[in-house]
Amino acid sequence: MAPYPTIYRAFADHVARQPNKALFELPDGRTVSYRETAEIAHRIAARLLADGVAPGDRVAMQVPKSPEAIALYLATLQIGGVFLPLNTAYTGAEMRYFLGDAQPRVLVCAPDRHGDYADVQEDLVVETLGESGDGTLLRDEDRHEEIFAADAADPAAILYTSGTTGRSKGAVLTHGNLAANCEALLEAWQYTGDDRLIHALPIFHIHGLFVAANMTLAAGASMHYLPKFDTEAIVELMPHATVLMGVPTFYTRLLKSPRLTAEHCAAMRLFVSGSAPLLASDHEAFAARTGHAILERYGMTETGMNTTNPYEGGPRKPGTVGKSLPGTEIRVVDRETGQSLPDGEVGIVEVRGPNVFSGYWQMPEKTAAEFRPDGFFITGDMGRIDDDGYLCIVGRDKDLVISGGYNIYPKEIEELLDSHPKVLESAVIGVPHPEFGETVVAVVVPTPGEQPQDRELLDYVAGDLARFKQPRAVRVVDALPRNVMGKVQKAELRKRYANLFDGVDA
Ligand code: MLC
Ligand code: AMP
Repeated sequence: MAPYPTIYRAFADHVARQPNKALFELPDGRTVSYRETAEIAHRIAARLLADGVAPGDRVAMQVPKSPEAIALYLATLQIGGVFLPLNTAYTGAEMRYFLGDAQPRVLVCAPDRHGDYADVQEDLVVETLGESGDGTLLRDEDRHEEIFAADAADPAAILYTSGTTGRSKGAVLTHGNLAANCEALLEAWQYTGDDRLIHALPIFHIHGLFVAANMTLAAGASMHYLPKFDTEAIVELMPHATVLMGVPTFYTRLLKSPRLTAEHCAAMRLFVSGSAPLLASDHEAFAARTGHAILERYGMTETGMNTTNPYEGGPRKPGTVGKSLPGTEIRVVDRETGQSLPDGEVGIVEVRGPNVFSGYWQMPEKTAAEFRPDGFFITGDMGRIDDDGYLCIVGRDKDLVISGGYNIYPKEIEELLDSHPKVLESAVIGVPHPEFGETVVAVVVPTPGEQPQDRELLDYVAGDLARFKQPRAVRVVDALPRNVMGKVQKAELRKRYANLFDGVDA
């Protein structure tokens, strides 16, 4: 029987067919071909095997974006390991949780962070990889070319996601999840080997890794590979590219460049937005400036991509996320009964299909709680189906803040604030922000007799929380609004502070 066609095998086919084609085009003019990427991956594969990685073992990565980091992802898939990418902004405290929970065999970190992790866990091999491929990971010349025969159901990656309760949960995605979702997206967006993607997203989340990079690897396309978002660098690349994928903040920022015009974008065929709601006004402004209707799609870590506005054959409607991808089913149900609601009514969005993850890492009860008996996954997003059958995401049932496409879990920040001696209790909310969509505000009730200063609370959380999670404003209040059940009314707080960032320069 032919082996399951994984993302790695699709990449390997392109290595065989078009070895000299550029996979990465870098800002300094260098290119890295398909063959060169495979060679780096084979060296990393040999090193990981020497470190003792067996099929099913986790390989964690917290490194700056580089072609070698993608080769590390490929090498992990090649040998049957489970890839665990982690945000470079995570502090030591955050990392200790992920490492303790996922128990990886190897952690690959930036050379300057080696000291932070060298003794963190027994049996953890710590390798280093710098921005230019330096470090211990690529020290040896040994190569390993054999491909582990992964099945669709074998785990390929774990990505941590915020949950409604408790700490972050590791979503286990299988080779089948990645391959099926990638295939559906290639078809939906007509993405081919002729495409040249502007890749400016981080590669530790599904948007940058499983949408942008996987599609490029599987189609045999090329990517202009930027270390991070940079308005002018992206505008500069547009005449040499065909597709851009980004979070809404990308588009808010791009609209500020006077160079963004229809003539300048003439070579581009597609702009995609996702990970957070795109403002209808940005969609319209972008169309007016460039002639391109941004294609908005909807997904999440546990499910990959679920819905998309049409590439062709229908309008791309601002404020909607389109229809389900081929092979994926979407329904909107009543939260309590789980019954499907008529079109037009707002309920919880549920998803079923080959894109939906296999479960949370070592959390069978939490996994079971988020699936219906008929296999639909409860997303925690609230939506409705409009008259044209398009899904509109209207809010979130889960307590989550999305800032610039990064998910922030209020509970984690509240627990930290509550541990401060001058804090009796706290509520962390997301409020509208002109650039990041939402931003974090901490509402704090002091311990009787205390008057905590904003600065001391912010300094207190700074050591343990990645910068993007740190509150951008603190409000000290006498009491939190509660309902009759005693539950903090976050909606009331969100209303109260809704205008806090009005007029902040986006
Ligand atoms: C950076 N900062 C942020 C932030 N990003 N703060 C809040 N929210 C964010 N998203 C901080 C920096 O630490 C810095 O802090 C200050 O804000 C300004 O930094 P910057 O240099 O302007 O930020 P930049 O590096 O340009 O980053 C902004 C961004 C980036 C929007 C380009 O956050 C980004 O690439 N986001 C994409 C996230 C993503 O890939 N999400 C997909 C998740 S998958 P200071 O104060 O120290 O200066 C998913 C599923 C799906 O959701 O459907 O796709
Ligand atoms: P994550 O857990 O990081 O995968 O984030 C997934 C969440 O991002 C989803 O559950 C949605 O709440 C949100 N999201 C993703 N895409 C969109 C979109 N196009 N519009 C609105 N929300 C979105």
